[in-house]
Amino acid sequence: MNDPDVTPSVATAADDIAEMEIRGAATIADAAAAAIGEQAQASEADSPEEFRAEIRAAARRLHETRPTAVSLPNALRYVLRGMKGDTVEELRESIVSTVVEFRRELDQAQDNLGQIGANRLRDGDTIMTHCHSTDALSCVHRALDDGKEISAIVKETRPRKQGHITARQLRDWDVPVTLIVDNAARRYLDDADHVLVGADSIAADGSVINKVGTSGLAVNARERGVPIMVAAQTLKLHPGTMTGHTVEIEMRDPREILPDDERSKVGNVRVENPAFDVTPPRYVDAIVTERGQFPPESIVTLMREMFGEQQNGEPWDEP
Ligand code: RI2
Repeated sequence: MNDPDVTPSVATAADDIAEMEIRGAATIADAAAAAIGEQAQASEADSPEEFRAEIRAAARRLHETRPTAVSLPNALRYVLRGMKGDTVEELRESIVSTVVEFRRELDQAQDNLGQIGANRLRDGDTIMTHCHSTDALSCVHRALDDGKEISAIVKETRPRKQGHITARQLRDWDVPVTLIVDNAARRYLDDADHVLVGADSIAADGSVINKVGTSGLAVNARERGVPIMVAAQTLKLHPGTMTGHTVEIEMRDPREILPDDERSKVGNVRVENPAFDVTPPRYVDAIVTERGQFPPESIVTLMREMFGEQQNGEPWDEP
């Protein structure tokens, strides 16, 4: 298939998502929606058919960047389903206004989720975090706004050390932070009142797909009796898992783990670099969304309500 050209802003957004210059499920969704809006604004299509083809091509380009972050296809579906009209101008306007609406709802959802998550945190609590999640941090932010004192044990999160982003953000909010290597997590769980993580994707059975290392942390936390709270907007719910599809785990470049200069010292070994892992629902205490908090086993009820039972074709596929 020969795709129409996408605008430079779509190409840049797609590259930035693939390279993780733009990362985090909510941020990826926001950037993808914005890029479709820019494609619509910049389009010089002569006919509605040409315009639709351009938008679909832009969506495909963005969609193929990271397979696990389900917020990305969910965002693209939302925007493309808002594309309506009989002329190029009507189509353009519908996309632009849908993007504005989507991004507003995204912000609102994170705020609402933050309040629900904050209600679980008590004054004086210590959280343990893994990776960097804007949804998880919105719970902390709201708890601080409510006047609670919160401390954090922040896991570094190899290989890309995204825990540093979390540490920096929390310090900006004057939260006392203890940074630890991932391997020290079990030792410090006795000092934690909650494990608080985000999600890239939530499956219909309540499994949580999040940054690799989450599942081991959850098993250790359960053994230590520390509750595990997952902050995830409903944008992270994976509709395909209702009909038996599994979540594809993104495998990233081995050089993120073993750069070329180190490889020469280690020799010829195979390096695997999965970005995510799957935490079974039995290790999760609550999934906090903007629509309330759910035990993981009941998330399917919310998914049925939101998506229905039917799976239609994707709006970016050719008719
Ligand atoms: P928010 C991140 O993945 C982390 O796994 C994090 O928990 C998740 O996205 C959700 O982030 P990556 O993009 O949407 O760093 O809560 O691979 O910001």
